[in-house]
Amino acid sequence: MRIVALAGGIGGARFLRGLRAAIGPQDEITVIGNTGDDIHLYGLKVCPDLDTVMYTLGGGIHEEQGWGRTDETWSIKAEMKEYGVGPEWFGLGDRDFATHLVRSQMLAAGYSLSQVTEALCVRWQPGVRLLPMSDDRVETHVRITDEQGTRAIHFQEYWVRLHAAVDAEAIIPVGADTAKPAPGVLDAIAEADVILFPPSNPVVSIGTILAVPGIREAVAAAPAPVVGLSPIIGGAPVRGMADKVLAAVGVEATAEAVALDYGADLIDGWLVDTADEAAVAAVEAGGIACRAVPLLMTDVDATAEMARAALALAEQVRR
Ligand code: FO1
Repeated sequence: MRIVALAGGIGGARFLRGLRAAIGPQDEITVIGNTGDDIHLYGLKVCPDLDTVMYTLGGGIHEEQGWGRTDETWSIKAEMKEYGVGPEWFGLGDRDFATHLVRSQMLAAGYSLSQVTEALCVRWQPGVRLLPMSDDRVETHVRITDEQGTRAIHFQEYWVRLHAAVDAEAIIPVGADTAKPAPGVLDAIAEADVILFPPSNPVVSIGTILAVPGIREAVAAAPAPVVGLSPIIGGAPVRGMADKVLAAVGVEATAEAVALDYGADLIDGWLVDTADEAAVAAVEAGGIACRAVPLLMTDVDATAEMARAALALAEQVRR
C-alpha cells in the first residue's frame, strides 16, 4: 500500500514513527514535509520540520524536546555569542550545525532542496521517502502588533522567541503563491492508496503545505481516501500553540472546527480523541466520516494504534 502523509514537525514526526511501526513490508510511506518553518541563520538554511522528521525516524532526535539532536553540545553557539552574533533565542547545537552546513554547501553547489534532503536521508535511513513540499523558498511570517508597532516577524521568532505570547493577526506563507510542488509530490498524491494528515499544526504545517499551488487541488482530486487526525484534544492543542495560529485564521481550537475547516472536499475521514466523542456528530454532519479513538501519542505502540485506526477509517470511506 502506498501511503502519503503531509507532515509538519514534532507531532507529525511522532505520528510517522507510529505509522511506520503499524505497516507491513509491502507498504511504503512518502512524507511531504513542510518547509515554511525554514529559517536562514549564519548564512545557513535550517529546515526544522524536515530535520525533525529525519532525526525522529532516523533515531537522532532529542526525544524530550522533539527537535534538534540528542547528546548535543553548544560550543559554536557560545562562540558566536562571543562575537556578538545572534540570534541567541534559536538553539542550534553543534551536531545540528553539521546538517545545516551540509545542506547549505549542497544548495550552494546547485543541488535542489529535494536532492539535499535525499542525500541527508542516506545517513539517517528514516524508512520513509521524505520530500519537501517545494524546492522553492517559502517562509512563514506572522503579523503582530506590540510596543514596536505592527509588523511581520519570522514564524520562528514568533514561536521560539515570543512563545506566541502576542496574538497572531495573520499568518503569511511568504513565497507560497509562486512556489511549485517539489518533484514527485503531485505524483505521490495521485498514486497514493491512502493520504493522511497527521496531528500536525493545521495552519502553519499542513496549511502551509496545502498553500503551495497545486497541492490542495491534488489532494482534493486524489482517488485515495484522505484521513486526518485531530491535533486538538479537549479544546486545546496537545503540544505547541496551535490555538494561537488557529485564532489568526478564525478557526476555533476544537477537534470539529479543524476538521470542518479542512472541509469535506479535502478530507473524507477524521479521528478525534475519545475526550471529543461529542464532536463526532458535528463532523459527520459536515460530510466527513468521524471516529473517536485515543489520540495521545504516549509511546510508539499507542501511536501505531492511532495509525491503524486512521488506515481502517480510510478503508471504510474509500470511494
Ligand atoms: N524550538 C524551540 O522552542 N526552541 C529552540 O531553540 C529551537 C531550536 C531549533 C533548532 C533547530 C530545529 O530544527 C528546530 C528548533 N526548534 C526550536 C523547534 C522549531 O521551532 C519547531 O520544531 C518547528 O519550527 C515547529 O514545528
